Formats: sequence, C-alpha cells, structure tokens
Amino acid sequence: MSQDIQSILKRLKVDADNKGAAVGNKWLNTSGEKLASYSPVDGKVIANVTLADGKAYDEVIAEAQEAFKEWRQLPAPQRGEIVRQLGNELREYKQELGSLVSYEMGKSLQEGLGEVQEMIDICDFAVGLSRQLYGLTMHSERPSHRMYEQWHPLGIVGIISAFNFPVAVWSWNAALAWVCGDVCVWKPSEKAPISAIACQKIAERVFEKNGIHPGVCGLVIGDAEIGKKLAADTRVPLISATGSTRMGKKVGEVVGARLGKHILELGGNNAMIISEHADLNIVVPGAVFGAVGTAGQRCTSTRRLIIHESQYEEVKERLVKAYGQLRIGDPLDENNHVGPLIDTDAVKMYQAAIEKVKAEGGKTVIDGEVLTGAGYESGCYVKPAIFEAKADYEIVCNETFAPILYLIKYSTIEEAIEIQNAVPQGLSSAIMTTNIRESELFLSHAGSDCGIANVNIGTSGAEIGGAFGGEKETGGGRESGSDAWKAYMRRQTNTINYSTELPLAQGIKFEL
Ligand code: UN1
Repeated sequence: MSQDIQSILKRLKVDADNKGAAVGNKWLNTSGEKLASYSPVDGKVIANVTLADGKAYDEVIAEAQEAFKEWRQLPAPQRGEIVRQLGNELREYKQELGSLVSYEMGKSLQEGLGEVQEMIDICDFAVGLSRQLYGLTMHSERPSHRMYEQWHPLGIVGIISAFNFPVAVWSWNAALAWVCGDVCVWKPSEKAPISAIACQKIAERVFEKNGIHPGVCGLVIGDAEIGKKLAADTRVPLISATGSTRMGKKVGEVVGARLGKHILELGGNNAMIISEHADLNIVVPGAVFGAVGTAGQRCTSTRRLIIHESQYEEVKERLVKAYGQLRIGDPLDENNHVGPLIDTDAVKMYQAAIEKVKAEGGKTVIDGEVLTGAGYESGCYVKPAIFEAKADYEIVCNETFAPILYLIKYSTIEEAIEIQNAVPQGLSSAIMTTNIRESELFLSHAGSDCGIANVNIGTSGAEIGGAFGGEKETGGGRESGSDAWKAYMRRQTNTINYSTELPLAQGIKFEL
C-alpha cells in the first residue's frame, strides 16, 4: 500500500506535512502540536498535521462570519448548484478518497467507497432540497391578515465528527447546512485527519471556481481544547457532534449552558431480536455483517442478539460456523471481511470488555484474541468474539467499539422488547420475523424506543434518505435525510396585516 498511497495522496493534493486549519483554499499558519496519522492497516505514517492553535481557530471563525453575510444572499437553488458540483467532484475522486478512508480508518475498501457514495448521495439529496425548504402558511384569526413561516439560515455550523465515518458525517451536515444558507467549520477526528484534509482540498476547488467566499468552508484540526472552544463559542449557533456519549455529554453541557442549538449523534447499543418466526437464512448474514462489519466500529453496529429460546441453539451454531469463515486482515484486500481497530487504545478497550463480560459470568462462544504475526504488525487486528450474556450485565449495557457480540435468550416478544429497550442508548434496532403481529408491535409506540427500527434487515447500514440518529444517551439529534434540514435553520413566523384596521389577537379591544 505504501507505494500506492503516495500516488493517492498526490492525486488528492495532500502533502506530507499539512496545516491543521483552512478557510476554503487558504491554509493558515498553525503552531499546535505536530500530529502524525498512523494507518491501523500497517502501522505506517500516512502524513503529518500541525494542529490548529487558538489564533488559527479565531481566524477561521472570523472568516466564516464574513462569508455568511454573502452566502445567505445567494438564492438557495444557486447554493444547491454549488453542492451539485461538489457531488460531481466527489464522483471524480471516489476511488482515491475511498481508498484513503479505508487506509486511514481501517474499514474495508468496499465500505470506504460506500462512505464516499453516501457523500455523493447526500449532495444529490441536498440539491433537490435547495428548492424545497418549505414553510407552512396558517390562517390568521384576524380579517385581512396573513400568517406564514419562513426558514432562515442560522449562521456558522460547527461540525465535530468521529473517526469511524471520517468523511461522510461531515458531508451529511455540510451539504444540508450549505443549501440552508449556513457556513461550516469542521473539526474532524484527530484519528483520521488526512481524510478530512483530502475533503477540504476537493471542496475548496469547487468554492473557488464559483467565486464563493472561502470562509463558507472552514476546517480546524485540533485537540480537545479547540473542541471546547468551538462548543463554547457564541458565534456558532449550532454544533453538530458525532462521537461517544462521553464526548457528547460534555459538548451538550457546554452548548446548553449558552443555550445554543445542538445535534448530537452519540453511542448506540444496537440489538437484533431474532424471533421464533425469523427466516434464519437472512438472520445470519445480517447479524454477522452488523457485528463484524467495520470491525464493530459503527455506531449502528450490532452488539446484542436477543434470540427466542426455540431458535437459540440453531442461531448460535450457525454464527459459530459463519465466524469460522471470517477472514481478518488488510481491509484493502477485498478477500478480507474484517479489518483492524482504529488504534491500540481501541484494542485495549476490546480486551477490557472481554475480561469484564467473563468476570460478570458471560460464557465464551468464540473467544477474543489480538492477532500477531505477518500482516498484523500494526497491533490493531482482533478476532471477532461472541459471548452468552445476561441482558443486565454492566458491560452489555455499555457500548464497546469493537466486534464483540452478546447473545441473550428470551421467551416472549414483550420480554424481548423490554430487553432491547433496557439500555441507556437508543440508536438502531431490528427484529427478524415473518410474523406481522410481532413486527407491528416492535414498530409501535410500545415497541422499540430507538431512532431507527428495522424489520428483516440488520441494525447497520442506514440509507441517507431517512433522518439518522437516536434517543436517550444517543443524544436525540437527527442528521441526513427526511426533514433533518430544519435543525440547520431558524423558523420565523410572520403575520401581515393588509387592512386599514388594527384588530388585536384574541379579540382584545384597546381603544385610545
Ligand atoms: C456512524 O456509525 O456514525 O447506518 C454512522 C450506518 C451508516 C452510518 C453510520 N450509514 O451504518
């Protein structure tokens, strides 16, 4: 890969040493720590970044404020046209960007390419949306009055993204924010900064070509201090943060203290209920992909299987067989199913979770192991593991970002739903059943309490067209499709009087 990666970086216009702050195509001087991005695939350095300092951060924000004054004046469909061009540019660089994402983050090449596809798709979605930022009209209670609502842009949107979807999450936010008339400042994960630099290089050309103020598209790669600054900054009306619940609680507190708006998309602890009426031929691939895909590092990864007692042994047996066929190794090699974890810290968390489930009484079905030897030199490759567990184990109620799957037995559908809901997180959920009563119950108000509830498909791999996010400790925010755009705008209610009288609302008389 090291040879290839050089030509990929060159085509993406990423240097060996990069600055960690940009305003469009203007890269700012930064004096922060020098960060090397290591690939979990082979442990090699991809490129370096000099992190943003407070001064560079302030410059990005100041430029964004200026840019907003111009950008909001551009009609929304014209903003959509620029996002359309961005989608085309992403099509042009899909192969390179997808490969870089795969190499820097460790997901399979197919998933890296799939992630860039999600970026292209959200651009297309946003283009259509740019002509559909609809508000309602209301009937006024007063004669010769008209009431309607308008959606106006907010200003600067601060986007904090995680390592596991290092490029798509930015685009879900930015493409919508831009057509809505907002400007964006992106703080990507320090664990995948080179993919972010590549995105900035792609986007900056589009803005430049169209003569758009560069401040529309800002980037700050910095440490937790910069993150705190962004969350606390009253010049940034909306913070959209994706990542761990621990991070989200901190961001939510800081943004909440200044009564700013936030979209939080945090941890998941996603379960699949496998009913006595399930079609096991689709259960097994759905469960295995959900649990081991992206090495269990999606917020939608399947962590718990809640299995009907009548199917339990059969499902367990089939899982063991399927896991036996998994090929773990270089994610850029399309023969492999499972790549590495993001770094050795993640490996330690995987090991700690395995120790914990055993200590709590969990029974090993497939034990975990950190792989060593040829091809595993980075120290980030682990074996996907399965444990039989009780629903209320502390570790089972926690999200571990690794391929660890817990099997839990149930006897009634009500019990299964109760188990599914009895965790602090509420992102994604699934039921595998051919019984309509069960699936409707699962989807009803008395069913899954998650933001995403699926029937006969797994918990991961949501499409961009729906609103993405979840409840409880997942943070409550929604990104991407449906009417998630409304969170990027402010609603204004307008009442217009076209009569010669001044009637007051509620029939109040006020005579002078
Ligand atoms: C995430 O893990 O942060 O549903 C997002 C999915 C992807 C998005 C995951 N489309 O798995």
